[in-house]
Amino acid sequence: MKLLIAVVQDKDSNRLIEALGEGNFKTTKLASTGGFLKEGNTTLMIGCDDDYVEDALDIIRDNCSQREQMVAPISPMGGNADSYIPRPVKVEVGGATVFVLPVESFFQF
Ligand code: 2BA
Repeated sequence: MKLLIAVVQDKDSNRLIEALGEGNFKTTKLASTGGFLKEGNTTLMIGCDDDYVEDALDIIRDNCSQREQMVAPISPMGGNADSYIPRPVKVEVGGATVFVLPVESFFQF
Protein backbone atom coordinates (compact mmCIF):
# COMPACT_ATOMS: atom_id res chain seq x y z
CA MET A 1 0.00 0.00 0.00
CA LYS A 2 1.09 3.58 -0.65
CA LEU A 3 0.08 6.95 0.72
CA LEU A 4 0.01 9.74 -1.82
CA ILE A 5 0.31 13.24 -0.41
CA ALA A 6 -0.65 15.72 -3.11
CA VAL A 7 -0.34 19.49 -2.69
CA VAL A 8 -2.64 21.14 -5.23
CA GLN A 9 -4.16 24.54 -5.84
CA ASP A 10 -7.51 25.26 -4.18
CA LYS A 11 -9.00 26.00 -7.62
CA ASP A 12 -8.36 22.41 -8.75
CA SER A 13 -9.24 20.61 -5.54
CA ASN A 14 -12.98 20.00 -5.94
CA ARG A 15 -12.66 18.74 -9.50
CA LEU A 16 -9.75 16.52 -8.50
CA ILE A 17 -11.54 15.03 -5.48
CA GLU A 18 -14.55 14.28 -7.69
CA ALA A 19 -12.39 12.63 -10.36
CA LEU A 20 -10.52 10.56 -7.75
CA GLY A 21 -13.86 9.49 -6.26
CA GLU A 22 -15.06 8.40 -9.69
CA GLY A 23 -11.90 6.29 -9.92
CA ASN A 24 -12.77 4.67 -6.55
CA PHE A 25 -9.95 6.43 -4.70
CA LYS A 26 -10.61 7.56 -1.16
CA THR A 27 -9.33 10.99 -0.24
CA THR A 28 -8.84 13.17 2.81
CA LYS A 29 -8.65 16.88 2.18
CA LEU A 30 -6.50 19.10 4.39
CA ALA A 31 -6.39 22.88 4.26
CA SER A 32 -2.74 23.89 3.90
CA THR A 33 -0.60 26.95 3.25
CA GLY A 34 2.36 27.18 0.89
CA GLY A 35 5.57 28.19 2.60
CA PHE A 36 6.69 30.47 -0.22
CA LEU A 37 3.51 32.28 -1.30
CA LYS A 38 1.92 31.95 2.15
CA GLU A 39 -1.41 31.40 0.42
CA GLY A 40 -3.93 28.65 0.94
CA ASN A 41 -3.58 25.44 -0.99
CA THR A 42 -5.03 21.96 -0.58
CA THR A 43 -3.25 18.82 0.54
CA LEU A 44 -4.90 15.49 -0.28
CA MET A 45 -4.06 12.19 1.40
CA ILE A 46 -4.86 9.24 -0.82
CA GLY A 47 -4.30 5.70 0.42
CA CYS A 48 -4.24 3.08 -2.33
CA ASP A 49 -2.83 -0.28 -3.36
CA ASP A 50 0.57 -0.22 -5.10
CA ASP A 51 -1.02 -1.33 -8.39
CA TYR A 52 -3.21 1.80 -8.52
CA VAL A 53 -0.59 4.46 -7.85
CA GLU A 54 -0.07 5.19 -11.54
CA ASP A 55 -3.85 5.52 -12.08
CA ALA A 56 -4.07 8.01 -9.21
CA LEU A 57 -1.12 9.99 -10.61
CA ASP A 58 -2.81 10.10 -14.04
CA ILE A 59 -5.98 11.51 -12.49
CA ILE A 60 -4.00 14.11 -10.54
CA ARG A 61 -2.03 15.06 -13.68
CA ASP A 62 -5.24 15.42 -15.72
CA ASN A 63 -7.03 17.61 -13.18
CA CYS A 64 -4.36 20.04 -11.98
CA SER A 65 -3.26 23.04 -13.98
CA GLN A 66 -0.10 25.05 -13.85
CA ARG A 67 -0.73 28.76 -13.32
CA GLU A 68 1.39 31.86 -13.17
CA GLN A 69 1.12 34.03 -10.11
CA MET A 70 2.61 37.41 -9.33
CA VAL A 71 4.44 37.79 -6.03
CA ALA A 72 5.08 41.15 -4.44
CA PRO A 73 8.73 41.29 -3.35
CA ILE A 74 9.62 42.00 0.26
CA SER A 75 11.52 45.26 0.68
CA PRO A 76 15.14 44.87 1.86
CA MET A 77 15.55 45.28 5.63
CA GLY A 78 18.05 47.99 6.43
CA GLY A 79 19.02 48.33 2.77
CA ASN A 80 19.03 51.50 0.72
CA ALA A 81 15.29 52.00 0.10
CA ASP A 82 15.96 54.84 -2.39
CA SER A 83 17.44 52.55 -5.01
CA TYR A 84 14.94 49.75 -4.36
CA ILE A 85 12.30 49.39 -7.06
CA PRO A 86 9.64 46.86 -5.94
CA ARG A 87 8.75 44.82 -8.99
CA PRO A 88 6.28 41.93 -8.74
CA VAL A 89 7.87 38.64 -9.71
CA LYS A 90 6.14 35.89 -11.70
CA VAL A 91 6.21 32.33 -10.33
CA GLU A 92 4.78 29.14 -11.84
CA VAL A 93 2.55 27.33 -9.36
CA GLY A 94 1.48 23.70 -9.66
CA GLY A 95 -0.11 21.63 -11.23
CA ALA A 96 0.57 19.30 -8.28
CA THR A 97 3.40 18.35 -5.93
CA VAL A 98 3.02 14.68 -5.06
CA PHE A 99 4.87 12.53 -2.54
CA VAL A 100 4.45 8.74 -2.71
CA LEU A 101 5.15 7.07 0.65
CA PRO A 102 5.21 3.38 1.55
CA VAL A 103 2.62 2.43 4.17
CA GLU A 104 3.87 0.00 6.80
CA SER A 105 0.46 -0.76 8.30
CA PHE A 106 -3.10 0.34 7.73
CA PHE A 107 -5.84 -0.05 10.33
CA GLN A 108 -9.48 0.96 10.46
CA PHE A 109 -11.16 0.37 13.80
P1 2BA B 1 4.47 27.56 -2.13
O1 2BA B 1 5.55 27.20 -1.18
O2 2BA B 1 3.60 28.72 -1.76
O3 2BA B 1 5.16 27.81 -3.54
C1 2BA B 1 4.42 28.30 -4.66
C2 2BA B 1 5.30 28.36 -5.89
O4 2BA B 1 6.34 29.34 -5.69
C3 2BA B 1 6.03 27.04 -6.18
O5 2BA B 1 5.19 26.23 -6.96
C4 2BA B 1 7.28 27.51 -6.90
O6 2BA B 1 7.05 27.71 -8.29
C5 2BA B 1 7.55 28.89 -6.31
N1 2BA B 1 8.58 28.79 -5.27
C6 2BA B 1 8.55 28.09 -4.12
N2 2BA B 1 9.67 28.29 -3.39
C7 2BA B 1 10.42 29.16 -4.09
C8 2BA B 1 11.69 29.80 -3.87
N3 2BA B 1 12.40 29.57 -2.77
N4 2BA B 1 12.15 30.65 -4.84
C9 2BA B 1 11.44 30.91 -5.95
N5 2BA B 1 10.23 30.36 -6.21
C10 2BA B 1 9.72 29.50 -5.30
P2 2BA B 1 5.25 24.66 -6.80
O7 2BA B 1 6.66 24.17 -6.83
O8 2BA B 1 4.31 24.09 -7.82
O9 2BA B 1 4.70 24.34 -5.34
C11 2BA B 1 3.33 24.53 -5.00
C12 2BA B 1 3.13 24.26 -3.53
O10 2BA B 1 3.48 22.88 -3.27
C13 2BA B 1 4.05 25.05 -2.61
O11 2BA B 1 3.50 26.32 -2.33
C14 2BA B 1 4.13 24.17 -1.37
O12 2BA B 1 2.96 24.33 -0.58
C15 2BA B 1 4.09 22.76 -1.98
N6 2BA B 1 5.44 22.21 -2.16
C16 2BA B 1 6.21 22.30 -3.27
N7 2BA B 1 7.36 21.65 -3.12
C17 2BA B 1 7.33 21.12 -1.88
C18 2BA B 1 8.25 20.32 -1.11
N8 2BA B 1 9.45 19.93 -1.61
N9 2BA B 1 7.90 19.98 0.14
C19 2BA B 1 6.69 20.37 0.66
N10 2BA B 1 5.78 21.09 -0.02
C20 2BA B 1 6.10 21.47 -1.26
